[in-house]
Order: sequence, then C-alpha cells, then structure tokens
Amino acid sequence: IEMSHAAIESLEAIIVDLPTIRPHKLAMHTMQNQTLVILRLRCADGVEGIGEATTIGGLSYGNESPDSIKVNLDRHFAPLLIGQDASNINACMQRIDRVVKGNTFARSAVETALLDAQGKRFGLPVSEILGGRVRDSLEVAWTLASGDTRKDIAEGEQMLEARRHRIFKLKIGAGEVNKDLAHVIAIKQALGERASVRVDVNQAWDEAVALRACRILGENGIDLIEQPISRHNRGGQVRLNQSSPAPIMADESIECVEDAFNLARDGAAPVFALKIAKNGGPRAVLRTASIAEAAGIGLYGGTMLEGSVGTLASAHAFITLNKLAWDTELFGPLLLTEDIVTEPPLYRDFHLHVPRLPGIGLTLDEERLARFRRS
Ligand code: MUC
Ligand code: MG
Repeated sequence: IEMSHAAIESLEAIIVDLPTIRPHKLAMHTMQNQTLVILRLRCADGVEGIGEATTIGGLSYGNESPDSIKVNLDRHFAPLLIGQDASNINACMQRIDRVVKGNTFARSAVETALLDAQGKRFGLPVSEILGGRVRDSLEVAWTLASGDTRKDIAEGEQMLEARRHRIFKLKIGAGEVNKDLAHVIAIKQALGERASVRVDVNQAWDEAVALRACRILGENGIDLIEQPISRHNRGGQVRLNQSSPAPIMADESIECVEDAFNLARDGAAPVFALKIAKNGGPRAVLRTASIAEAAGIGLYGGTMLEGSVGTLASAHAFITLNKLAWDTELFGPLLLTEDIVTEPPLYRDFHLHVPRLPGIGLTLDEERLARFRRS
C-alpha cells in the first residue's frame, strides 16, 4: 500500500487529573476527582485528532485503569498505527483487531481520535462522518450521588429549577439494602412526577436481594433499574428481567459488542446502556445499538464520566440514532470544576447541544492541559 499523505506520525497518551464539584459515591468506589486519558494522534497532513479513554476509580469499574490504558496505547497501539493511513479508519481499526484483544477503552480513544482527525480533514462533524445526525441535542440525566438523602433532594430541586436536568439516577448498592430503598423512595416522593427517577446498583446485589428490591422499586415509581446484579450471573439477569416490575438496564454486562449480542439472545435486559469506552469507540457502540434495535431493546446513551472530549464523541454517535427511548447521561463535564478544552460543551434546557463544527468540535486548551497533566 502506498504511503498516504495522512500517515499517522505519533500518538501521545496524557493522564489528566481533574477536581470534581463534590465526592461522587458509587457502590464500588467514591470519586474524589476524575482521571482522564487524553490521546493526541498527529498526522502527516498537519491534522491532529483527539480522543479520550476514561474510566471510574482505577480498576474498580472495569479491566482497564488510566495507567494501563496509557501504557497499552504507548507500547502496543502506537507501533501498530504509526505510518498507517489515518484517513482509512476501517483499515486502522481492523489492523488493531488482528493483534489486540479487549482493551475497548484504549481502542475507543484511538477510534475517536481517527474520527476527529477525519472530520477536521474533510470539514465535517463526526456525526456526519458517521452517516449524519438526526437531531442536534440530547436530553441528559444527572446522577444524585452525594451519599446524603437531604443533599440529593436539594440538588435535584436545584437542577429542576435551573432547567438543567429532569431525569435523575441514584447510585445505590454500597449500603444496607433497606436503607438504600428508603433513600430512593424518599427522593422519588420529594421530586414526584416532576422527574424520572432511576437507580444504578453497579452489580452490588445478589439475585435474592435483587428479586425483592426490584419489586419494591417498581412499586414505588422507579422507572429503570441499572445493573442490579453481577455481570457474571447471566441466568440471574434473565430471571430478574422476567420478575421485575420496573425495566432492567444492562451496563457492566456489556464489555464489548459480542456481550450485547449474547444479552439480546438470552433476553437478559430490555434496555442497553451504550458506552463508547465499553464497545471500542463511537463506531463500535453503533454496532451494539444495531443489535439492540434488531432485538427490540431500548437504548440509553451512557457515560464513563468522561470529560468534554469523550462526552462529545459519545454525543456525535448518539445523535445519529433513530431513537434513544431512555435519553442519555452525558453530564461528565458538569461533574468537573475544570476543563482542558477552550470551549466547554453547551448544556441548556435539559439538553446537551452538539456543535456542528469539524471533528468532535473541541480544541485542547494547552495551558490548562499543561497544568492538570500528571508529570
Ligand atoms: C455507571 O456505572 O453507569 C454513569 C453515571 C454515573 O454517575 O456513574 C456512571 C457509571
Ligand atoms: Mg452504570
């Protein structure tokens, strides 16, 4: 194959530590800050694509940590990609497929950077490179996870008042189950019909606990129950799906596109959380969306609490979809007190507005990046 004018010259993976507005309490980890991995992919035609691979709480959420993502990008992905034609995204990603197992977070950063570069090269938003957007904005849920019921209710009221969010996800599973249920019911009663209230258990319950708890949540007006039990208990997920009065959403159960197929085949969940990081990028997540659509499974635009880059990369993919029945949770940048881009994403009237600029539509702020990058 002849040398392209857009040959990939270098990949640089940068770990960035950013402060959060408050602690964010999940079943397996309490975040005191957030760590992003930003990827800069430079091409011979002068175009730079940017991508992001971000997870939650080191290794407490998934199989990749910020540190392992950086090492794997530097040592394993970069040598495969340097010299390749950046404008042929299919060829680049298939070259990775042949050699790399798993590592969907790192893969997602690469696929995002290639899409961003392609968009800048042709003057098109990533959504148009993906075939075209069918909307310009996405409704965004907020997660109430301060760990305190009264604070969460006050935060929810503020968000409603500011017209920023009217869908709330509560993170439970760390505490005693009856206390968690009381916490959820108190918040639902306070917010009432003004809000959609959902929970994310992050796999913390066993099947017996979940059987009872899902019934109580459903009877108390909770709209959606995310990943109540372990991703490994497939039989339990299928049984729970048959007994729960409130719909179940698969999150951790999907670590790759093939997981999505197997969950759909088994009838394990009527709703899928779509996350670019867990499928291998904005194109890869659309393959999971296609599987869900074919199986009659509802879609939700999920997040790994990425910063602006990963959030808008996700949004460009999600705005190409026919239907997102459960909306999205693309609020990552709003959990951070600092950003590393010149123009942060725009949130208004319950929605994230997706720019019609080339690529993902963001420019790195070099001064801020230098300040927050890990040395
Ligand atoms: C998860 O488990 O879904 C998404 C929103 C949030 O608050 O945490 C995440 C991760
Ligand atoms: Mg989740």
